[in-house]
Amino acid sequence: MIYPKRTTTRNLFDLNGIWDFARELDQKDYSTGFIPEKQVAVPSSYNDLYTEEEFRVWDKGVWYNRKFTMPRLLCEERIVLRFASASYRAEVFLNGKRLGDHETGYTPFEFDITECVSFEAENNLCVRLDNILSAETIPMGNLQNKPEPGQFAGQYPDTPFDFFPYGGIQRPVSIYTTSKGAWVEKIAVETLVEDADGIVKLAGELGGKAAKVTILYEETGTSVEAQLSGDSFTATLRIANARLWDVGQPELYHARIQVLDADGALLDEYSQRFGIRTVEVTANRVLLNGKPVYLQGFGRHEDFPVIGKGLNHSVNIRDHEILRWINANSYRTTHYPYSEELIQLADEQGLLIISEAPAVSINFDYVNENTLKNHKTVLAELIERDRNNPSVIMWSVANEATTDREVSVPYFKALADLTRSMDSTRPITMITCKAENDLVMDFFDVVGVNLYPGWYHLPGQVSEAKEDLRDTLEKMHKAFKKPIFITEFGADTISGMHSLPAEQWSEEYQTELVMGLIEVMRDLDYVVGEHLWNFADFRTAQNFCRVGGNKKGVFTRDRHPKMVAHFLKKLWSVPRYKDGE
Ligand code: BDP
Repeated sequence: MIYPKRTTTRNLFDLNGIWDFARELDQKDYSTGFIPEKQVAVPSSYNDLYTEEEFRVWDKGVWYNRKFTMPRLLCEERIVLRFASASYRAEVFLNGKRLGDHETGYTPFEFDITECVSFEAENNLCVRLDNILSAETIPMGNLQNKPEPGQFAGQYPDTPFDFFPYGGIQRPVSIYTTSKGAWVEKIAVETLVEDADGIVKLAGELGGKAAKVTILYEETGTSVEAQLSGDSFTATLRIANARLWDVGQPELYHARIQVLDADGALLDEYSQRFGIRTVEVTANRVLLNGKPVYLQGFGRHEDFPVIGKGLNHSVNIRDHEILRWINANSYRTTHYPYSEELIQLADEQGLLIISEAPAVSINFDYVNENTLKNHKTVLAELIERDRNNPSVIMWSVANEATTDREVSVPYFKALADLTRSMDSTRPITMITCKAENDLVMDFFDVVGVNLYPGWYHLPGQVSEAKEDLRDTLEKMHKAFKKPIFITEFGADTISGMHSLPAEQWSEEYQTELVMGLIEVMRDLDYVVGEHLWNFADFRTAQNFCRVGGNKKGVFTRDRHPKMVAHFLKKLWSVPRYKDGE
Protein backbone atom coordinates (compact mmCIF):
# COMPACT_ATOMS: atom_id res chain seq x y z
CA MET A 1 0.00 0.00 0.00
CA ILE A 2 1.39 3.39 -0.95
CA TYR A 3 0.96 6.74 0.77
CA PRO A 4 -2.06 8.61 -0.63
CA LYS A 5 -1.21 11.64 -2.76
CA ARG A 6 -2.85 13.98 -5.20
CA THR A 7 -1.06 13.67 -8.55
CA THR A 8 -1.84 14.57 -12.16
CA THR A 9 -3.97 11.40 -12.33
CA ARG A 10 -5.13 10.94 -8.73
CA ASN A 11 -7.45 12.97 -6.57
CA LEU A 12 -7.30 13.01 -2.80
CA PHE A 13 -9.40 14.46 -0.02
CA ASP A 14 -9.62 13.73 3.65
CA LEU A 15 -12.56 12.84 5.83
CA ASN A 16 -11.01 14.25 8.99
CA GLY A 17 -12.92 16.55 11.30
CA ILE A 18 -15.87 16.05 13.62
CA TRP A 19 -17.66 12.70 13.47
CA ASP A 20 -20.53 11.27 15.53
CA PHE A 21 -19.58 8.84 18.26
CA ALA A 22 -21.32 6.29 20.47
CA ARG A 23 -20.33 3.41 22.65
CA GLU A 24 -21.95 0.11 21.72
CA LEU A 25 -24.16 -0.24 24.77
CA ASP A 26 -26.73 -2.71 23.42
CA GLN A 27 -27.27 -5.35 20.74
CA LYS A 28 -28.77 -2.97 18.16
CA ASP A 29 -27.40 -2.69 14.63
CA TYR A 30 -25.29 0.45 14.43
CA SER A 31 -23.93 -0.20 10.94
CA THR A 32 -26.33 2.15 9.15
CA GLY A 33 -26.34 4.87 11.79
CA PHE A 34 -27.04 5.43 15.48
CA ILE A 35 -28.01 8.05 18.02
CA PRO A 36 -24.71 9.74 18.91
CA GLU A 37 -23.63 10.01 22.52
CA LYS A 38 -20.88 12.49 21.73
CA GLN A 39 -19.02 14.14 18.92
CA VAL A 40 -15.47 13.00 18.33
CA ALA A 41 -12.45 14.45 16.53
CA VAL A 42 -10.68 12.54 13.76
CA PRO A 43 -7.75 12.08 14.03
CA SER A 44 -7.54 11.75 17.81
CA SER A 45 -7.75 9.19 20.58
CA TYR A 46 -11.20 9.45 22.15
CA ASN A 47 -10.14 8.65 25.72
CA ASP A 48 -9.12 12.11 26.97
CA LEU A 49 -11.75 14.16 25.10
CA TYR A 50 -14.56 13.78 27.62
CA THR A 51 -15.06 14.33 31.31
CA GLU A 52 -16.45 10.91 32.22
CA GLU A 53 -14.28 8.11 33.51
CA GLU A 54 -16.35 5.50 31.57
CA PHE A 55 -15.28 7.02 28.26
CA ARG A 56 -11.65 7.32 29.26
CA VAL A 57 -11.14 3.64 29.97
CA TRP A 58 -13.72 2.28 27.50
CA ASP A 59 -12.15 -0.45 25.36
CA LYS A 60 -15.29 -2.24 24.14
CA GLY A 61 -17.16 -1.41 20.93
CA VAL A 62 -17.40 2.21 19.81
CA TRP A 63 -18.96 3.55 16.63
CA TYR A 64 -17.89 6.44 14.45
CA ASN A 65 -20.15 7.91 11.80
CA ARG A 66 -19.96 10.64 9.22
CA LYS A 67 -21.60 11.45 5.91
CA PHE A 68 -19.89 12.68 2.77
CA THR A 69 -20.80 13.58 -0.78
CA MET A 70 -18.82 12.58 -3.84
CA PRO A 71 -18.32 15.11 -6.65
CA ARG A 72 -19.81 13.74 -9.85
CA LEU A 73 -16.77 14.63 -11.88
CA LEU A 74 -15.04 11.66 -10.23
CA CYS A 75 -17.68 9.12 -11.22
CA GLU A 76 -15.51 7.47 -13.89
CA GLU A 77 -12.69 6.89 -11.43
CA ARG A 78 -11.70 4.06 -9.12
CA ILE A 79 -12.42 5.21 -5.55
CA VAL A 80 -10.47 4.04 -2.51
CA LEU A 81 -11.23 4.65 1.16
CA ARG A 82 -8.10 4.63 3.31
CA PHE A 83 -7.52 4.59 7.06
CA ALA A 84 -3.97 5.42 8.12
CA SER A 85 -4.73 3.49 11.32
CA ALA A 86 -7.59 2.61 13.68
CA SER A 87 -7.13 1.12 17.12
CA TYR A 88 -7.30 -1.76 17.65
CA ARG A 89 -9.84 -3.64 15.56
CA ALA A 90 -11.90 -1.90 12.89
CA GLU A 91 -14.94 -2.97 10.89
CA VAL A 92 -16.05 -0.57 8.18
CA PHE A 93 -19.53 -0.10 6.66
CA LEU A 94 -20.42 2.16 3.77
CA ASN A 95 -24.09 2.78 3.02
CA GLY A 96 -24.90 -0.28 5.11
CA LYS A 97 -22.52 -2.59 3.22
CA ARG A 98 -19.72 -4.20 5.21
CA LEU A 99 -16.44 -3.36 3.46
CA GLY A 100 -14.16 -5.45 5.66
CA ASP A 101 -12.03 -5.25 8.75
CA HIS A 102 -8.50 -4.72 10.01
CA GLU A 103 -6.60 -5.59 13.17
CA THR A 104 -3.70 -3.95 14.96
CA GLY A 105 -3.86 -0.28 15.57
CA TYR A 106 -0.90 1.32 13.85
CA THR A 107 -0.79 0.33 10.18
CA PRO A 108 -2.87 1.55 7.23
CA PHE A 109 -5.66 -0.32 5.45
CA GLU A 110 -7.95 0.54 2.57
CA PHE A 111 -11.02 -0.58 0.63
CA ASP A 112 -11.94 -0.20 -3.02
CA ILE A 113 -15.39 1.45 -2.76
CA THR A 114 -15.94 2.11 -6.49
CA GLU A 115 -18.95 -0.22 -6.58
CA CYS A 116 -20.74 0.99 -3.46
CA VAL A 117 -20.05 4.69 -3.24
CA SER A 118 -22.88 6.94 -4.39
CA PHE A 119 -22.54 9.98 -6.65
CA GLU A 120 -26.25 10.73 -6.34
CA ALA A 121 -26.88 10.82 -2.62
CA GLU A 122 -24.95 11.39 0.57
CA ASN A 123 -22.75 8.48 1.62
CA ASN A 124 -23.03 7.12 5.12
CA LEU A 125 -19.78 5.83 6.62
CA CYS A 126 -19.94 3.86 9.89
CA VAL A 127 -16.91 2.39 11.60
CA ARG A 128 -16.95 0.02 14.53
CA LEU A 129 -13.80 -0.12 16.64
CA ASP A 130 -12.85 -1.97 19.73
CA ASN A 131 -9.67 -1.83 21.69
CA ILE A 132 -9.94 -5.15 23.48
CA LEU A 133 -6.51 -6.72 23.76
CA SER A 134 -5.92 -10.37 24.49
CA ALA A 135 -3.19 -13.01 24.48
CA GLU A 136 -3.47 -13.09 20.68
CA THR A 137 -3.34 -9.38 19.90
CA ILE A 138 -0.18 -7.38 19.20
CA PRO A 139 0.37 -5.92 21.73
CA MET A 140 -1.08 -8.35 24.25
CA GLY A 141 -3.46 -7.19 26.95
CA ASN A 142 -6.08 -8.33 29.45
CA LEU A 143 -3.84 -11.01 30.89
CA GLN A 144 -5.99 -10.84 34.04
CA ASN A 145 -3.39 -8.57 35.57
CA LYS A 146 -0.85 -11.33 35.57
CA PRO A 147 1.98 -9.97 33.49
CA GLU A 148 5.57 -10.75 34.47
CA PRO A 149 6.12 -9.94 38.10
CA GLY A 150 7.22 -6.35 38.14
CA GLN A 151 5.97 -2.86 37.96
CA PHE A 152 3.17 -3.39 35.44
CA ALA A 153 1.22 -5.94 37.50
CA GLY A 154 -2.21 -4.92 38.71
CA GLN A 155 -2.53 -1.63 36.90
CA TYR A 156 -5.74 -0.03 35.62
CA PRO A 157 -6.70 -0.42 32.82
CA ASP A 158 -5.19 -3.90 32.67
CA THR A 159 -2.26 -3.60 30.29
CA PRO A 160 1.04 -5.47 30.58
CA PHE A 161 2.82 -2.44 29.11
CA ASP A 162 3.60 1.03 30.36
CA PHE A 163 1.62 3.44 28.19
CA PHE A 164 -2.05 4.33 28.12
CA PRO A 165 -4.07 2.04 25.81
CA TYR A 166 -5.49 4.87 23.73
CA GLY A 167 -8.13 3.97 21.13
CA GLY A 168 -9.97 5.53 18.23
CA ILE A 169 -9.32 6.74 14.71
CA GLN A 170 -5.97 8.27 15.58
CA ARG A 171 -4.69 9.00 12.09
CA PRO A 172 -6.25 10.46 8.92
CA VAL A 173 -9.08 8.95 6.94
CA SER A 174 -8.99 9.77 3.26
CA ILE A 175 -10.48 9.03 -0.12
CA TYR A 176 -8.27 8.89 -3.15
CA THR A 177 -9.00 8.10 -6.74
CA THR A 178 -7.11 6.42 -9.56
CA SER A 179 -8.07 5.66 -13.11
CA LYS A 180 -9.97 2.39 -13.52
CA GLY A 181 -7.59 1.34 -16.28
CA ALA A 182 -4.41 0.70 -14.27
CA TRP A 183 -2.75 2.01 -11.17
CA VAL A 184 0.28 1.53 -8.95
CA GLU A 185 -0.47 -0.62 -5.89
CA LYS A 186 2.93 -1.15 -4.28
CA ILE A 187 6.45 0.25 -4.60
CA ALA A 188 9.70 -0.91 -3.03
CA VAL A 189 12.90 1.03 -3.60
CA GLU A 190 16.25 -0.45 -2.59
CA THR A 191 19.49 1.44 -2.98
CA LEU A 192 23.16 0.44 -2.99
CA VAL A 193 26.27 2.49 -3.39
CA GLU A 194 28.97 1.26 -5.83
CA ASP A 195 32.04 3.46 -5.95
CA ALA A 196 30.40 6.85 -5.83
CA ASP A 197 27.35 5.76 -7.83
CA GLY A 198 23.93 5.07 -6.43
CA ILE A 199 22.18 1.94 -7.70
CA VAL A 200 18.43 2.29 -7.40
CA LYS A 201 16.35 -0.87 -7.70
CA LEU A 202 12.68 -0.18 -7.95
CA ALA A 203 10.04 -2.90 -7.87
CA GLY A 204 6.31 -2.47 -7.85
CA GLU A 205 2.90 -3.98 -8.33
CA LEU A 206 0.04 -2.77 -10.45
CA GLY A 207 -3.70 -3.13 -10.40
CA GLY A 208 -5.79 -3.12 -13.61
CA LYS A 209 -4.18 -3.61 -17.01
CA ALA A 210 -1.16 -1.63 -18.11
CA ALA A 211 0.88 -1.83 -21.32
CA LYS A 212 3.94 0.11 -20.24
CA VAL A 213 5.55 1.61 -17.14
CA THR A 214 8.17 4.32 -17.36
CA ILE A 215 10.10 5.87 -14.54
CA LEU A 216 11.36 9.41 -14.61
CA TYR A 217 14.00 10.26 -12.04
CA GLU A 218 13.19 13.90 -11.42
CA GLU A 219 16.57 15.03 -10.08
CA THR A 220 18.63 13.49 -12.88
CA GLY A 221 16.10 13.86 -15.67
CA THR A 222 16.73 10.20 -16.61
CA SER A 223 13.84 8.12 -17.82
CA VAL A 224 13.84 4.30 -17.89
CA GLU A 225 11.29 1.83 -19.11
CA ALA A 226 10.42 -0.75 -16.45
CA GLN A 227 10.29 -4.48 -17.14
CA LEU A 228 6.69 -5.61 -16.91
CA SER A 229 5.80 -9.13 -15.92
CA GLY A 230 2.15 -9.77 -15.13
CA ASP A 231 1.19 -7.28 -12.45
CA SER A 232 4.78 -6.60 -11.40
CA PHE A 233 7.38 -4.20 -12.70
CA THR A 234 11.06 -3.63 -11.97
CA ALA A 235 13.62 -1.07 -13.02
CA THR A 236 17.22 -0.38 -12.11
CA LEU A 237 19.02 2.92 -12.47
CA ARG A 238 22.58 3.96 -11.85
CA ILE A 239 22.98 7.53 -10.60
CA ALA A 240 26.54 8.76 -11.07
CA ASN A 241 28.05 10.59 -8.09
CA ALA A 242 24.88 10.18 -6.10
CA ARG A 243 24.18 12.62 -3.30
CA LEU A 244 23.82 10.38 -0.28
CA TRP A 245 21.10 10.77 2.35
CA ASP A 246 22.74 11.17 5.77
CA VAL A 247 22.17 12.50 9.29
CA GLY A 248 21.35 16.19 9.00
CA GLN A 249 21.87 15.94 5.24
CA PRO A 250 18.52 14.78 3.90
CA GLU A 251 19.27 14.38 0.19
CA LEU A 252 16.11 13.05 -1.43
CA TYR A 253 15.32 11.80 -4.91
CA HIS A 254 11.97 11.25 -6.63
CA ALA A 255 10.98 8.52 -9.05
CA ARG A 256 7.92 9.52 -11.06
CA ILE A 257 6.20 6.30 -12.07
CA GLN A 258 4.00 6.56 -15.14
CA VAL A 259 1.61 3.81 -16.09
CA LEU A 260 0.51 3.87 -19.74
CA ASP A 261 -2.01 2.00 -21.87
CA ALA A 262 -1.31 0.43 -25.29
CA ASP A 263 -1.92 3.78 -27.03
CA GLY A 264 0.59 5.51 -24.78
CA ALA A 265 -2.09 7.36 -22.79
CA LEU A 266 -1.17 8.14 -19.19
CA LEU A 267 -3.33 6.12 -16.78
CA ASP A 268 -1.54 6.67 -13.50
CA GLU A 269 1.26 8.86 -12.25
CA TYR A 270 2.77 8.62 -8.78
CA SER A 271 5.97 10.13 -7.47
CA GLN A 272 7.89 8.00 -4.97
CA ARG A 273 10.47 9.72 -2.84
CA PHE A 274 13.59 7.87 -1.73
CA GLY A 275 17.11 8.44 -0.45
CA ILE A 276 20.34 6.72 -1.39
CA ARG A 277 22.26 5.45 1.61
CA THR A 278 23.64 2.23 3.08
CA VAL A 279 23.49 0.79 6.59
CA GLU A 280 25.81 -1.94 7.85
CA VAL A 281 26.75 -3.36 11.20
CA THR A 282 30.25 -4.49 12.21
CA ALA A 283 31.41 -6.04 15.48
CA ASN A 284 31.36 -2.67 17.24
CA ARG A 285 29.89 -0.06 14.92
CA VAL A 286 26.78 0.88 12.98
CA LEU A 287 27.93 2.26 9.63
CA LEU A 288 25.90 4.77 7.69
CA ASN A 289 27.29 5.21 4.18
CA GLY A 290 30.38 3.34 5.36
CA LYS A 291 31.06 5.73 8.26
CA PRO A 292 30.41 4.95 11.94
CA VAL A 293 27.40 6.63 13.49
CA TYR A 294 26.76 6.53 17.22
CA LEU A 295 23.03 6.48 17.94
CA GLN A 296 22.20 9.23 20.42
CA GLY A 297 18.58 9.95 21.17
CA PHE A 298 15.50 8.49 22.74
CA GLY A 299 12.73 6.01 22.97
CA ARG A 300 9.52 8.00 22.60
CA HIS A 301 5.75 7.85 22.49
CA GLU A 302 3.07 9.36 20.34
CA ASP A 303 1.42 11.03 23.31
CA PHE A 304 0.14 14.52 24.02
CA PRO A 305 -2.52 16.07 26.30
CA VAL A 306 -6.13 15.82 25.06
CA ILE A 307 -5.32 14.17 21.70
CA GLY A 308 -3.60 11.10 23.17
CA LYS A 309 -2.05 9.33 20.23
CA GLY A 310 -3.86 11.40 17.60
CA LEU A 311 -1.75 12.72 14.74
CA ASN A 312 -0.95 16.37 15.24
CA HIS A 313 1.44 18.08 12.85
CA SER A 314 2.28 20.86 15.32
CA VAL A 315 3.38 18.37 17.97
CA ASN A 316 5.41 16.49 15.38
CA ILE A 317 7.17 19.69 14.30
CA ARG A 318 7.85 20.69 17.91
CA ASP A 319 9.20 17.21 18.71
CA HIS A 320 11.63 17.25 15.82
CA GLU A 321 12.66 20.84 16.66
CA ILE A 322 13.63 19.88 20.20
CA LEU A 323 15.24 16.64 19.07
CA ARG A 324 17.52 18.67 16.87
CA TRP A 325 17.98 21.34 19.57
CA ILE A 326 19.33 18.67 21.92
CA ASN A 327 21.58 17.25 19.16
CA ALA A 328 19.86 13.86 19.05
CA ASN A 329 20.43 12.04 15.79
CA SER A 330 17.94 9.20 16.22
CA TYR A 331 14.90 7.72 17.95
CA ARG A 332 13.11 4.42 18.22
CA THR A 333 9.38 4.34 17.48
CA THR A 334 8.67 2.74 20.85
CA HIS A 335 6.52 0.67 20.99
CA TYR A 336 4.59 0.72 17.69
CA PRO A 337 4.78 2.22 14.18
CA TYR A 338 4.41 6.02 14.29
CA SER A 339 2.43 8.07 11.79
CA GLU A 340 3.58 8.04 8.17
CA GLU A 341 3.80 11.84 8.29
CA LEU A 342 6.28 11.74 11.16
CA ILE A 343 8.56 9.30 9.36
CA GLN A 344 8.41 11.56 6.31
CA LEU A 345 9.48 14.49 8.48
CA ALA A 346 12.48 12.45 9.63
CA ASP A 347 13.34 11.76 5.97
CA GLU A 348 13.20 15.49 5.30
CA GLN A 349 15.25 16.50 8.34
CA GLY A 350 17.89 13.77 8.35
CA LEU A 351 16.94 12.02 11.60
CA LEU A 352 17.50 8.27 11.99
CA ILE A 353 14.67 5.98 13.00
CA ILE A 354 14.57 2.51 14.44
CA SER A 355 11.11 1.41 13.40
CA GLU A 356 9.43 -0.91 15.89
CA ALA A 357 6.59 -3.41 15.54
CA PRO A 358 3.76 -2.89 18.08
CA ALA A 359 4.91 -5.96 20.01
CA VAL A 360 5.62 -4.86 23.55
CA SER A 361 5.73 -7.21 26.55
CA ILE A 362 5.06 -10.45 24.65
CA ASN A 363 4.70 -12.99 27.43
CA PHE A 364 5.35 -16.63 26.51
CA ASP A 365 3.09 -17.85 29.31
CA TYR A 366 0.25 -16.77 27.04
CA VAL A 367 1.57 -16.92 23.45
CA ASN A 368 -0.24 -19.22 21.03
CA GLU A 369 0.01 -19.72 17.27
CA ASN A 370 -2.37 -16.82 16.58
CA THR A 371 -0.07 -14.47 18.49
CA LEU A 372 2.76 -15.37 16.11
CA LYS A 373 0.46 -15.14 13.09
CA ASN A 374 -0.68 -11.63 14.10
CA HIS A 375 2.84 -10.57 14.96
CA LYS A 376 4.05 -11.64 11.50
CA THR A 377 1.18 -9.84 9.80
CA VAL A 378 1.79 -6.55 11.53
CA LEU A 379 5.55 -6.76 11.08
CA ALA A 380 5.06 -7.34 7.35
CA GLU A 381 2.62 -4.40 7.19
CA LEU A 382 5.18 -2.18 8.92
CA ILE A 383 8.00 -3.14 6.55
CA GLU A 384 5.71 -2.66 3.56
CA ARG A 385 4.75 0.79 4.86
CA ASP A 386 8.18 2.16 5.88
CA ARG A 387 10.57 0.44 3.49
CA ASN A 388 10.99 3.46 1.19
CA ASN A 389 11.80 5.87 4.00
CA PRO A 390 15.57 6.49 4.13
CA SER A 391 15.33 7.65 7.76
CA VAL A 392 14.40 4.11 8.79
CA ILE A 393 17.76 2.44 9.33
CA MET A 394 16.81 -0.58 11.40
CA TRP A 395 13.78 -2.76 12.21
CA SER A 396 12.97 -3.65 15.80
CA VAL A 397 10.73 -6.72 15.85
CA ALA A 398 9.68 -6.40 19.51
CA ASN A 399 10.36 -4.79 22.89
CA GLU A 400 10.82 -6.72 26.13
CA ALA A 401 9.43 -10.19 25.54
CA THR A 402 10.08 -13.07 27.94
CA THR A 403 13.00 -14.13 25.78
CA ASP A 404 14.69 -16.04 28.58
CA ARG A 405 12.24 -18.88 27.79
CA GLU A 406 13.11 -21.68 25.34
CA VAL A 407 9.71 -21.32 23.64
CA SER A 408 10.65 -17.84 22.53
CA VAL A 409 13.47 -19.15 20.32
CA PRO A 410 11.47 -20.50 17.32
CA TYR A 411 9.06 -17.59 17.62
CA PHE A 412 11.80 -14.99 17.22
CA LYS A 413 13.60 -17.00 14.56
CA ALA A 414 10.40 -16.88 12.49
CA LEU A 415 10.17 -13.10 12.90
CA ALA A 416 13.83 -12.52 12.04
CA ASP A 417 13.51 -14.78 8.96
CA LEU A 418 10.42 -12.91 7.80
CA THR A 419 12.09 -9.52 8.23
CA ARG A 420 15.20 -10.56 6.31
CA SER A 421 13.14 -12.13 3.53
CA MET A 422 11.31 -8.83 3.04
CA ASP A 423 14.26 -6.47 3.41
CA SER A 424 17.91 -7.37 3.05
CA THR A 425 19.11 -3.77 3.22
CA ARG A 426 18.54 -2.99 6.89
CA PRO A 427 19.91 -4.53 10.07
CA ILE A 428 17.42 -5.89 12.57
CA THR A 429 17.23 -5.83 16.34
CA MET A 430 15.11 -7.05 19.20
CA ILE A 431 14.99 -5.15 22.47
CA THR A 432 15.59 -7.34 25.48
CA CYS A 433 15.15 -6.80 29.21
CA LYS A 434 16.71 -10.18 29.99
CA ALA A 435 20.33 -9.04 29.70
CA GLU A 436 22.76 -11.97 29.29
CA ASN A 437 19.94 -14.49 29.87
CA ASP A 438 18.28 -13.64 26.57
CA LEU A 439 18.05 -16.67 24.27
CA VAL A 440 17.20 -15.13 20.89
CA MET A 441 20.04 -12.73 20.11
CA ASP A 442 21.64 -15.13 17.59
CA PHE A 443 19.01 -14.01 15.08
CA PHE A 444 19.69 -10.29 15.32
CA ASP A 445 22.41 -7.93 14.09
CA VAL A 446 22.38 -5.53 17.01
CA VAL A 447 21.57 -6.38 20.63
CA GLY A 448 19.05 -3.83 21.90
CA VAL A 449 18.80 -3.73 25.69
CA ASN A 450 16.80 -1.84 28.30
CA LEU A 451 18.57 -1.47 31.66
CA TYR A 452 17.47 0.49 34.73
CA PRO A 453 20.26 0.40 37.33
CA GLY A 454 19.80 3.30 39.73
CA TRP A 455 16.05 3.19 39.27
CA TYR A 456 14.31 -0.20 39.54
CA HIS A 457 17.29 -1.62 41.36
CA LEU A 458 20.00 0.19 43.28
CA PRO A 459 17.71 3.20 43.80
CA GLY A 460 19.57 6.36 44.73
CA GLN A 461 23.00 4.74 44.28
CA VAL A 462 24.69 6.21 41.23
CA SER A 463 28.18 4.71 41.72
CA GLU A 464 26.79 1.23 42.35
CA ALA A 465 24.48 1.63 39.35
CA LYS A 466 27.47 2.45 37.15
CA GLU A 467 29.34 -0.65 38.30
CA ASP A 468 26.23 -2.76 37.80
CA LEU A 469 25.80 -1.43 34.26
CA ARG A 470 29.41 -2.18 33.37
CA ASP A 471 29.15 -5.67 34.77
CA THR A 472 25.90 -6.44 32.90
CA LEU A 473 27.20 -5.07 29.60
CA GLU A 474 30.45 -7.06 29.87
CA LYS A 475 28.46 -10.24 30.53
CA MET A 476 26.16 -9.54 27.60
CA HIS A 477 29.01 -8.85 25.26
CA LYS A 478 30.74 -12.04 26.31
CA ALA A 479 27.51 -13.97 25.73
CA PHE A 480 26.48 -12.45 22.38
CA LYS A 481 29.67 -11.04 20.81
CA LYS A 482 27.66 -8.40 18.99
CA PRO A 483 27.34 -4.64 19.14
CA ILE A 484 25.12 -3.51 21.99
CA PHE A 485 22.66 -0.65 21.71
CA ILE A 486 21.37 0.70 25.03
CA THR A 487 17.79 1.35 24.01
CA GLU A 488 16.45 2.43 27.40
CA PHE A 489 17.83 3.74 30.70
CA GLY A 490 16.74 6.61 32.92
CA ALA A 491 14.94 7.81 36.00
CA ASP A 492 11.46 9.17 36.72
CA THR A 493 11.79 12.86 37.47
CA ILE A 494 9.26 15.40 38.64
CA SER A 495 9.99 18.59 36.75
CA GLY A 496 10.85 21.30 39.28
CA MET A 497 11.79 18.91 42.09
CA HIS A 498 15.32 19.53 43.36
CA SER A 499 17.51 17.96 45.99
CA LEU A 500 21.08 18.23 47.22
CA PRO A 501 22.48 15.63 47.55
CA ALA A 502 20.56 14.13 44.67
CA GLU A 503 17.78 11.67 45.36
CA GLN A 504 15.26 9.75 43.25
CA TRP A 505 12.62 11.81 41.40
CA SER A 506 14.70 15.04 41.49
CA GLU A 507 16.17 16.74 38.44
CA GLU A 508 19.62 16.43 40.04
CA TYR A 509 19.24 12.67 40.34
CA GLN A 510 18.13 12.19 36.72
CA THR A 511 21.12 14.25 35.61
CA GLU A 512 23.69 12.48 37.78
CA LEU A 513 22.40 9.02 36.97
CA VAL A 514 21.99 9.50 33.22
CA MET A 515 25.31 11.25 32.72
CA GLY A 516 27.08 8.71 34.95
CA LEU A 517 25.65 5.72 33.06
CA ILE A 518 26.59 7.31 29.73
CA GLU A 519 30.20 7.56 30.93
CA VAL A 520 30.23 3.77 31.38
CA MET A 521 28.61 3.14 27.99
CA ARG A 522 31.17 5.33 26.24
CA ASP A 523 33.98 3.44 27.92
CA LEU A 524 32.89 0.22 26.20
CA ASP A 525 33.76 0.26 22.53
CA TYR A 526 31.09 -2.25 21.51
CA VAL A 527 28.26 0.05 22.68
CA VAL A 528 26.83 1.59 19.50
CA GLY A 529 24.19 3.85 20.93
CA GLU A 530 22.59 5.52 23.94
CA HIS A 531 18.84 6.07 23.78
CA LEU A 532 17.32 7.49 26.94
CA TRP A 533 13.96 6.55 28.25
CA ASN A 534 12.07 8.74 27.50
CA PHE A 535 12.03 11.75 25.22
CA ALA A 536 9.03 13.25 27.08
CA ASP A 537 6.79 12.38 30.03
CA PHE A 538 3.80 10.36 28.89
CA ARG A 539 0.49 8.97 30.07
CA THR A 540 0.22 5.41 31.38
CA ALA A 541 -2.37 3.23 33.04
CA GLN A 542 -2.84 3.96 36.74
CA ASN A 543 -0.41 2.32 39.09
CA PHE A 544 1.13 3.22 42.43
CA CYS A 545 4.53 3.86 40.82
CA ARG A 546 3.20 6.25 38.19
CA VAL A 547 2.52 9.87 39.14
CA GLY A 548 0.14 11.11 36.46
CA GLY A 549 2.01 8.87 34.03
CA ASN A 550 5.63 7.95 33.39
CA LYS A 551 7.94 10.81 34.31
CA LYS A 552 11.19 9.56 32.78
CA GLY A 553 11.00 12.27 30.14
CA VAL A 554 14.01 14.44 29.42
CA PHE A 555 11.27 16.87 28.38
CA THR A 556 7.95 17.40 30.13
CA ARG A 557 4.75 16.21 28.49
CA ASP A 558 4.26 19.73 27.13
CA ARG A 559 7.78 19.60 25.67
CA HIS A 560 9.96 21.77 27.89
CA PRO A 561 13.41 20.62 29.04
CA LYS A 562 14.28 19.21 32.45
CA MET A 563 17.78 19.91 33.75
CA VAL A 564 19.37 16.83 32.17
CA ALA A 565 18.44 18.07 28.69
CA HIS A 566 21.07 20.81 28.88
CA PHE A 567 23.80 18.31 29.78
CA LEU A 568 22.81 15.99 26.95
CA LYS A 569 22.74 18.85 24.48
CA LYS A 570 26.33 19.69 25.36
CA LEU A 571 27.54 16.10 25.28
CA TRP A 572 25.79 15.35 22.00
CA SER A 573 27.17 18.44 20.29
CA VAL A 574 30.51 16.64 19.95
CA PRO A 575 30.60 13.59 17.66
CA ARG A 576 31.28 10.39 19.62
CA TYR A 577 33.60 8.96 16.95
CA LYS A 578 36.56 10.80 15.58
CA ASP A 579 37.24 10.30 11.87
CA GLY A 580 38.46 6.83 11.04
CA GLU A 581 37.39 5.25 14.36
C1 BDP B 1 10.62 -0.62 30.04
C2 BDP B 1 9.65 -0.48 28.89
C3 BDP B 1 9.02 0.90 28.77
C4 BDP B 1 8.69 1.45 30.14
C5 BDP B 1 9.99 1.59 30.93
C6 BDP B 1 9.76 2.16 32.33
O1 BDP B 1 10.23 -0.85 27.67
O2 BDP B 1 7.88 0.81 27.95
O3 BDP B 1 7.99 2.65 30.09
O4 BDP B 1 10.58 0.33 31.06
O5 BDP B 1 9.55 1.38 33.24
O6 BDP B 1 10.30 -1.77 30.71
O7 BDP B 1 9.78 3.37 32.47
